[in-house]
Amino acid sequence: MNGSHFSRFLGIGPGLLAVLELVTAFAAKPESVTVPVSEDNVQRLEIIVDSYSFTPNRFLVKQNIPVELVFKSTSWMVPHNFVVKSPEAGITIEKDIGPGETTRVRFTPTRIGEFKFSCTKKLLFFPSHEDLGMVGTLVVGQ
Ligand SMILES: [Cu+2]
Repeated sequence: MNGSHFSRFLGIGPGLLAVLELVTAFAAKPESVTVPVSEDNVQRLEIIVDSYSFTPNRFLVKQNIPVELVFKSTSWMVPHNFVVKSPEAGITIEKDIGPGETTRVRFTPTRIGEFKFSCTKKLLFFPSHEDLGMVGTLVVGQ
């Protein structure tokens, strides 16, 4: 009697893992965008923030021209953020993005290269948002 209770309890584990893997598979859809320079000399890009993705998750900007990222959250409940820690390239960002919120950041990349961005949110015992697909690449060129 105790044994069957125990195995029923164990049965929950693999099922939950399968659901999480499914979420990860759907989130992994790379999309690359070249950001145009506007008339006011700003490279402006809108990024859709959802649970658990950034769209686009790879974008190209030019060095030494200001970049403005406009984040539009389509998440209903889950708070996210946008984090880049590349001070050597003039890019240090840690911006919270609340559910349903539109928020923006500005920076000017000073070095050519590829820089990682991600959402660093994580709930105890759950995979991090980055592991669920909230990760991407900022490409700085000439
Ligand atoms: Cu997140």
